[in-house]
Amino acid sequence: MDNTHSSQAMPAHDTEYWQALDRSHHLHPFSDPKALNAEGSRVITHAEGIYLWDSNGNQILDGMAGLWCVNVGYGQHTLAEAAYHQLQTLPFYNCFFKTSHPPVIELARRLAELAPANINHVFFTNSGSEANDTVIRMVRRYWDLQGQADKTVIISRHNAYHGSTMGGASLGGMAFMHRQGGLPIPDIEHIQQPYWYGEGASLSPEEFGLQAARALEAKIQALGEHRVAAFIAEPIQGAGGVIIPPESYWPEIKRICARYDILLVVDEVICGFGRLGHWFGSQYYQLEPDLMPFAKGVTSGYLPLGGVLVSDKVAQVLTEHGGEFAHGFTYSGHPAACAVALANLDLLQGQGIIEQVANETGPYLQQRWQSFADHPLIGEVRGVGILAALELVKDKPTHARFGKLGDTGTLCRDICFKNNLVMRAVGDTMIISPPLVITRDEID
Ligand code: PXG
Repeated sequence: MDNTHSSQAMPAHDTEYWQALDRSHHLHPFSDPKALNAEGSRVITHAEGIYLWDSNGNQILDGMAGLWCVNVGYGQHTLAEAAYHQLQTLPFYNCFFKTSHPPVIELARRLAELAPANINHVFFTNSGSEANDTVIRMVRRYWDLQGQADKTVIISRHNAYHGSTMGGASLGGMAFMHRQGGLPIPDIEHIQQPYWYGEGASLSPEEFGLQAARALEAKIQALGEHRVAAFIAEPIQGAGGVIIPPESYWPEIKRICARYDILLVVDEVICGFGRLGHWFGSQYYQLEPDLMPFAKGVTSGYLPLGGVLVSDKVAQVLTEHGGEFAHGFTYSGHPAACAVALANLDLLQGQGIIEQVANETGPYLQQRWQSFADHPLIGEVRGVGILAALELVKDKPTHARFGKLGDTGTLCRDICFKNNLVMRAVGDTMIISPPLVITRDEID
């Protein structure tokens, strides 16, 4: 890789300048400030395609598409132009007091067209966390409007990630997050995750998938159907370690949701907008969710935008019963974010990027990825579309890890960084989720 390029790279002394100011004034998300300050942050100055450049002029392959979001890659001028044009025409107006505007209306229509057939409405937010907070309030209102105010419990899964607000982090199943700030909030329950390699290897994947799904049925029965409002899950867990459920899992979850009167919420924040070779992960798994929170890939991260795609079943209750849904954000449906999302959808559609993931680059990435399977330190190789993971182990037959979980993953991640590849480590699971526009050469 060419480390010397960059017409726009800053002189070396600028790195220290930025790091000193960063240390003095900036508190980073999900970071240990003491450790970060000792090391100094890596300063990213610009990007193009699937590559980033840092303030030392290093060219870095962005194997994480920013934070699982830059689906169309960096440097897409049509997205920048859409924002510029919209900021000049109407930079802001709200959607609260009987008002609307063309970009938000047009985007709602486009998303309804792309979503599964039973989904035709959108509630906009600025992030995936806010989308999931909206889910909590919307499902509880849905049941309340139908005289079932006790149906408040939302069942999620251990090691799920649904965001970092009080609601989002409560829905999530990250124990280390729950330990800070008194989470989860009341009436959120967690069941087993469908992580066969990590937790189920004494069973076949099929058997384990059924067992993990039936934990939902057991939880509904334990709580009482009259208390359970919804089940929420990512199609494939992203931040939890690219956990791909066994084939038996989703059909059994579908059966259970149909048998009991609860809503199915499918969190599309990572799987949505092409990552699995379909517009939504729900289409990959043939699900018909009642609600689909989304964010990230809707704008390819160029501006913040999220929302909840709402099924006819839920929209009808919210609409026909009347009365205000007392929820929303100043920037719900921000005009510039919506205009960028429209340009992003134009690009994904116009350039056939999702078909390419399904038929070309996705299968090619997975084929190349499989070549790691024989490596003595790699216990499992898995992936779908442009999303993939490797399990680092000491002993392949028993899945035994090296020492403390996470130490080997962090070591491997640091070696990747030093070699100008951004990869994520979750425990000892190595993850990639690069831009969807990655080419065969770049995959090689
Ligand atoms: N749902 C899912 C499935 C997510 O992955 C959110 C909700 C929250 O979205 P916002 O926009 O509020 O961040 C996410 C976000 C990581 C990492 O380290 C993953 C996310 C965010 C930050 C870090 O893998 N996912």
